[in-house]
Amino acid sequence: MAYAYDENNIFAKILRGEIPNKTVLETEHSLAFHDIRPQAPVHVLVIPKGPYVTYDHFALEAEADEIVDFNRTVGEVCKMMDVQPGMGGGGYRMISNAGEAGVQEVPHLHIHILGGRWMGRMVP
Ligand code: D5M
Repeated sequence: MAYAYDENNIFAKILRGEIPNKTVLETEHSLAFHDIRPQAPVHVLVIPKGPYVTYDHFALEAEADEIVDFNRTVGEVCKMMDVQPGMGGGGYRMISNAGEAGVQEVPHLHIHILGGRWMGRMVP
């Protein structure tokens, strides 16, 4: 079964320049921008420019240079946002929601980078 990508999702519109975003970093294959509903002092979304729905879709079907670029962009954003633990930052949480059970609102792969506060334990 093939992954179905919806060209009308909001992040596709951001990538086409149809709606604005607060860009943190743009590279050849990736875009990082501030989340519109921040849940922490640092809340940045990193997306690949290619039409991938979820992380598994991207990991299985993207070209190697897209995967390297995306992962480097995540690292660069952590550096720019000053959240790297052991490098002066207090740490961060990375999340990527996928599909219905993962409560994914926007069907274009995005990784949330959250930091700047104590994130709490994920398991009670
Ligand atoms: O969450 C999707 C995330 O995307 C959610 O935190 C809000 C954010 N969002 C939605 N629209 C925008 C725009 N236009 N700019 C920036 N951020 C946005 P998830 O549940 O992981 O799919």
